[in-house]
Amino acid sequence: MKQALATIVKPLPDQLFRVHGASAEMRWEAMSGQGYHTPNDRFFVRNHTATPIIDVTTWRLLVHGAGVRCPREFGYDELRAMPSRTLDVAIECAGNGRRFYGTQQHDAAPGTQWGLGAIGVARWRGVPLRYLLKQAGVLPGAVDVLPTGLDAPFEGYGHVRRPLPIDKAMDDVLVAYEMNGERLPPDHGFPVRLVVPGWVGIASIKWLGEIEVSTKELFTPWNTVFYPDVTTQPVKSAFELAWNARLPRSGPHIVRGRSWSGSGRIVRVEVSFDSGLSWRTAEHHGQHLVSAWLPWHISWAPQRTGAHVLMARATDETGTTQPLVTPRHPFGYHFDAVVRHPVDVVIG
Ligand SMILES: Nc1nc2c(c(=O)[nH]1)N[C@H]1C(S)=C(S)[C@@H](COP(=O)(O)O)O[C@H]1N2
Ligand SMILES: [Mo]
Repeated sequence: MKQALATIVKPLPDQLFRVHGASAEMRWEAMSGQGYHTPNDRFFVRNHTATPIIDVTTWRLLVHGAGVRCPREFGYDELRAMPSRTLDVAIECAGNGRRFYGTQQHDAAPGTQWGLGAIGVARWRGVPLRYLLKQAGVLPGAVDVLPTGLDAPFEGYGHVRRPLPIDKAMDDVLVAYEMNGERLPPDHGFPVRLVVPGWVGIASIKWLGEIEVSTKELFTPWNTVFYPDVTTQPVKSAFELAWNARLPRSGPHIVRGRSWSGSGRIVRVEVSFDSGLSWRTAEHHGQHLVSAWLPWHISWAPQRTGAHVLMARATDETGTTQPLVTPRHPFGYHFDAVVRHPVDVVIG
């Protein structure tokens, strides 16, 4: 097992992860045979610097600013004793799939060359942010909410922090302390993180230390220099298969995958086994949740051995279908085109 990226605490075995600098992406074959949620041991990690180890006995979450009447500090046990909510939510990096701008569209975008593994769905439990803001006497004039992480400052930009409009903050955002029934792991934000359903991963600030509520619009490097103009996540799909997976010719196979959208439920998934010449509708059952993903499957009996390209294309309830080409993006965010997934059909 390869370890010790000094920036990530949990083990990063080769069969589960591909490491990119201070971050690590999940290999999609690691979801094969798994249930609805991404187990904590294989959930991707995106760190600007390194996972901090926080002493929960002295840790406090401060809620303050011109937009609240009475600034408040909350301790860990205090938060855990408050009314809680549990939500199944995907967290996905805005740059997930960036590699395909280069490999598929011959127009490489700079930044971490993620495949499709910078996404995971977990069952998060915590306190609704709305509840904490009310406890601090949020004022009608509140405009933005600025959560700040306790990880080390990033280059010259200070602590990781990104404003969230008050309407979203008062809607479905969670201050989460549990992930898939376990205490939040250090790499995923212990003691607490935000979980912002449907929005780009950067909104879900980890290792929360303070939340400022302002009465005017706020700007930080994370909504100006990085991740400007990105809010909800687009429609995407992935196969639960290794890149260049080897499949025996003797089928039929049940090919599985998952599709997701930040804007609503997935209503249709079509799959092509012949580089996009023909498409068949995949089947799905079970949970069909907003802000998470839809698992699906389809049977396939390969007619010949050799290289094949598998493609999956989803449509969400707003009517948006994944395109075959994504327009160029200066930062390589939101690659939502159908990904051409190579597999090798072998004798057997
Ligand atoms: N404090 C802090 N919060 C953060 C980050 C970070 O580096 N520091 N990375 C963000 C980004 S870019 C993403 S995609 C998600 C990743 O969450 P995960 O590491 O739990 O998968 O966390 C977000 N929250
Ligand atoms: Mo991200």
